[in-house]
Amino acid sequence: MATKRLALVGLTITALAVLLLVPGGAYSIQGQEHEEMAAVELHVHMGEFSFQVDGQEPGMPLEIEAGMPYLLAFHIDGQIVHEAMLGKGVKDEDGMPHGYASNLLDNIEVRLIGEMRDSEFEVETMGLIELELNREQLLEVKFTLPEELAGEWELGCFIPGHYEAGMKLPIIVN
Ligand SMILES: [Cu+2]
Repeated sequence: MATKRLALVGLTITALAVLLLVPGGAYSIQGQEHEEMAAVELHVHMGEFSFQVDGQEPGMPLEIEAGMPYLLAFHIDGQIVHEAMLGKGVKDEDGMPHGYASNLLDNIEVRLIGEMRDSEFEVETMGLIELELNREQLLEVKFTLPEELAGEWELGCFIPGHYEAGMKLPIIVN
């Protein structure tokens, strides 16, 4: 089913290899769950053309405390495909914004939880650059940021025209 198809673009090679090795896309890491600190859960809504944190005014930054486990749930509220990239230093390609020079989750252990072909999957990867979501999809990303990444970052969608239309949101790592 096309709407169930989960497009993950820009994962590290490791993550892609994991996805390809998993029959039926079902992959879960059991047993580790209860040993972990409960993650701070934030829901981010992606529409045409904005990101909005659940419970916050439009344009209010996404705030993350370093050292705490986070679960960011990305929801597609709109009708078209969007991207989520977390980084800083917008790159320019032929006069168009095209991704970030540095990516917040570049060297971070990340767990991705989503649904594919009607079953849930979970992928653990080192580093994450870009998520791409289609209509009615939900993708959750779990990670803990180290203190050295404290500062101002940004969440952006670089599908042509979207970033320029305002599809970006500040991220503040404390
Ligand atoms: Cu977009």
